[in-house]
Amino acid sequence: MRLDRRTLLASTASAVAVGWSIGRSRPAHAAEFSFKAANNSPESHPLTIRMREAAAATLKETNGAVDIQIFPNNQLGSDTDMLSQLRSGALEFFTLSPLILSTLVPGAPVSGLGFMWSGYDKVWPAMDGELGAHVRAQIAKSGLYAFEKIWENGFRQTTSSTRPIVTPDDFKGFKIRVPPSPLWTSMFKAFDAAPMSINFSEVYSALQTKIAEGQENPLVLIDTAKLYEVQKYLSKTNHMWDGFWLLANGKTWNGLPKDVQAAIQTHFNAAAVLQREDIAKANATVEKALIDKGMQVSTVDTAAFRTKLQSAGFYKEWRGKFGEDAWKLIEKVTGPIA
Ligand code: X2X
Repeated sequence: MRLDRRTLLASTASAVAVGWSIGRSRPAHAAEFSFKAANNSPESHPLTIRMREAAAATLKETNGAVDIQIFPNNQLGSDTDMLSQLRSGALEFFTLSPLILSTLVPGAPVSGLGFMWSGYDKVWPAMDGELGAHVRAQIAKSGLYAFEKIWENGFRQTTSSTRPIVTPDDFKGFKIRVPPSPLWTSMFKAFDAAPMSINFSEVYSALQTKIAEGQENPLVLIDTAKLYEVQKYLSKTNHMWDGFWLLANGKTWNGLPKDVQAAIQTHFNAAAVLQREDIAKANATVEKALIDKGMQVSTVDTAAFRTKLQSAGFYKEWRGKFGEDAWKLIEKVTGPIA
């Protein structure tokens, strides 16, 4: 029944397609494996666009045997909902911030400390290397499978409808929406803000109704989710880097034939790398696009914000929570933090 792996490896793309049609008995036009993959991001966000491409490439390579339907934009519910669907097996694939995953995998958010990254020359080698492997091993223990290549969200910036955030003091009492994750809440408490945990699915309306004054997200997401319609000020706080782990339900994943796993991995990991480049390209023009749409941009002294976190004991608190082994891995990429 199974496609011979040597045949697969030795084949050209079209021969692979033939290989898939031979030896797998299924009715014409019916996929042998039908899965759902979901995310919280808009249709026009590179995350969705590249996931769709990867699904199409997988379908093609497997000659229709592996059909992954993409459900973007919280169509299947909030991140919290989708994470429980993923765990129960109702959903097979889902992209999630390492920080939100911390509700299940406490060590997952080691990549999301405030001001830990000096730039992408550090982010990608670490996330594709030792730090990423460390997190993926913990995710595996929780019954989920994390794909090798993390997808890009970006460096997070702060927006507001009430006032520009320019100095750390401007955060005092600021009603800011943060994603549901202890690290986010603790960070904005350290800034003396008033953080409220709200899933991304509810962010636009929370801002529109002024339940929250502000929020923080990477520029491409602020743009594609049209948050500029309900936010006036944009402060380039650059306070945190965030990505999306592509996760699979562990039981489903481990039960798949190796060649099916390989086809999915190949196309989704390649798409993740292209998606990082999409965001890098978009970052060159998105700030101007947001200004054209009416946002007022402030550049801030990020060192002052970092100092505030330091003096509030933020790094000390998270060093204690992550433990010395994980902290050593972090400082291997960042240099001494605290
Ligand atoms: O919820 C958010 O703000 C988002 C979309 O950036 C995440 O997925 C963490």
